[in-house]
Amino acid sequence: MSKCQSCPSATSCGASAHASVNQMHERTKELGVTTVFDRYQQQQPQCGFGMQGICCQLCSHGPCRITAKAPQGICGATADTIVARNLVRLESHGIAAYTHHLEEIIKTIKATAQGKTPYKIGDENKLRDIAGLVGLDTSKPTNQLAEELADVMLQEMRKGSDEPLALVKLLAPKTRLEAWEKLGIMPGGPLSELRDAMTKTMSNINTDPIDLLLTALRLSLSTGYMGLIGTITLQDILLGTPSLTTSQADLGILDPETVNIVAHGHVPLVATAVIQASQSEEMQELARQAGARGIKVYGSMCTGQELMQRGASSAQGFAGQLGNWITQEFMIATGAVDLVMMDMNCSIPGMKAVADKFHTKLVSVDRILRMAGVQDHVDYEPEKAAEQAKELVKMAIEQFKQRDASKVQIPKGNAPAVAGFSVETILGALGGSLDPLLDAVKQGAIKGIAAVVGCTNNRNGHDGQGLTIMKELIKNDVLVIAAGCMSSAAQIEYLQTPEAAEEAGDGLKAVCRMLGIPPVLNFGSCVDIGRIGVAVTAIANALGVDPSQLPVVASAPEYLEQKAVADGVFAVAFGLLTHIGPVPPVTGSALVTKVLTEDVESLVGGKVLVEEDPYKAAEKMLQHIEQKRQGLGI
Ligand code: XCC
Repeated sequence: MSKCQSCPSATSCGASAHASVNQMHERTKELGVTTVFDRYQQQQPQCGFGMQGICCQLCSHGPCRITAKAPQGICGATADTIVARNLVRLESHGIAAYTHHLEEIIKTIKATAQGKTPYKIGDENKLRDIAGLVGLDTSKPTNQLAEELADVMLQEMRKGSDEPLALVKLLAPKTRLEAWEKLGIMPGGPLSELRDAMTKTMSNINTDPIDLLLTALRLSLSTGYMGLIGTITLQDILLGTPSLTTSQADLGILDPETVNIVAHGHVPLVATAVIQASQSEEMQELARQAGARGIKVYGSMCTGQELMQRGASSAQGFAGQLGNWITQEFMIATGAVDLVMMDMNCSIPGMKAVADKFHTKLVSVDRILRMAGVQDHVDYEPEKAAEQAKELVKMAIEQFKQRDASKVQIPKGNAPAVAGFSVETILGALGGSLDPLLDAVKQGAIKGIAAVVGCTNNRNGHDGQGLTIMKELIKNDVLVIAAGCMSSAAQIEYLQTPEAAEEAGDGLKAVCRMLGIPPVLNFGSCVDIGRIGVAVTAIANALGVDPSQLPVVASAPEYLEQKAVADGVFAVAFGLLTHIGPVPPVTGSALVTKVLTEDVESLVGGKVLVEEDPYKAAEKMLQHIEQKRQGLGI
């Protein structure tokens, strides 16, 4: 392979940890289009002020940049204020996006309960459990109860910031509530918290870095209990709770002979309707007439994980997961994708230039998403979902007719994957009680649990950091739970197969073999970080301790965007040591850096660990797990 322009130090194109993506990178270079890898190089060197979070662009006196010569902005704001304020603003974007996702699910549950959508209530037990918890009369018929729960969640979302969120009080461990109440960070509704945070971070309203950091914690709790746990709970009620399933991942799963539709984004509603529609005899016949051997729907990023987790199978037309955020341009470069349905976030504008080299059509399926040059929009409406799904499948069939077979190049790469893990699945696998898992932890066969989650980032090479950390942890008998783009990373490298237990330490290997599970469990999309919160709560409750006492750590080794900022702060507030890479833009303030990496631990039990070397990061997480084991006397 020739020397790669994007990574001058490498002898081959090693920008990605995945061979399939590197092969497609060569293809994009032949095609003369740039990708994330190339544009990353073009952006070097990047702005040091931005990297450290010490650039303020809020008012027209700015931009102000903090230096030794100019230690304050024109208004007098210090580096501490600017860094803390920028952090809260990043997080606010995250909570805003999560709230959009949640609202789409609430609207869909309501319309479904009224019989107006192609969906059916997928988990009636969970509906009754949660409805009972929030005080609804569970003797009511399913649809009526679902509608009432949707109304309650909508009210919760819109609650004032002075009205504590019901889900926090009902679901959080008691010890956590005490810590949060003491700090005065019990949150209200996410929309009000967002309003407050954005108001506070206007120029010259809240310039106290400590109060801003408390705001960051508070925002993260509203995000965690509504945007994460609320969303996954309602999604389970609507689409079903994940159960064990098998699937496959990587670019090599693309079938050159079928109509290929990619579900790309985070909200799995349109994709679920499209899978249903694609199976109808009418659509199958249209595909045959177009010369295709069928219709396949593929997952990409978090929407794909949602589909896979809920057991969408090949028999139902779901063909598996193509990859994560960095894979998006490369999946199109295969020339075998007919239609990409882009929902909510993480569709990058770079996709359009690659799509223009082929017949591939990009369509936005969410009213908030628009991309320069993309003319087709089928904005999701619950009541119209069935027709919209048919329209999308027909669009894909039309595109298939224009596919140029001579331009199709599908790389090798087709990894089997076991998916569908959740608290319920784990309980099922363990015979209804967490005890066998807890015993394995107590006896040291499993040293601890690490949630390796969140995005992928090219700053240190696509998926390389995450994969190294996962491998180091399992080698040292730490069970890994993956979610978000890190799930795809693990799937493609065979870590979500029971056979991957061979790469684990002896203790974890034995447990995995006994249960027939992989050492890296797929918990799903980034919103499923909420599911990890539920799991850690269940473990803490079972042991009668606070989450901060558990041998549990979190890592977002390749964090990228604003939702991940909110997730990371939530993990800290939840009491976990939270490894974050690359270095977040806070180092321009010694105060903020110290609070996040040290002081906050005495307040909420968790703290941020910043370490860019994946081996050292794993080592530090292992030390933390060992410390917590000692604390528990195990
Ligand atoms: Fe986007 Fe979820 Fe991040 Fe991946 S993980 S880069 S948000 S797709 Ni959430």
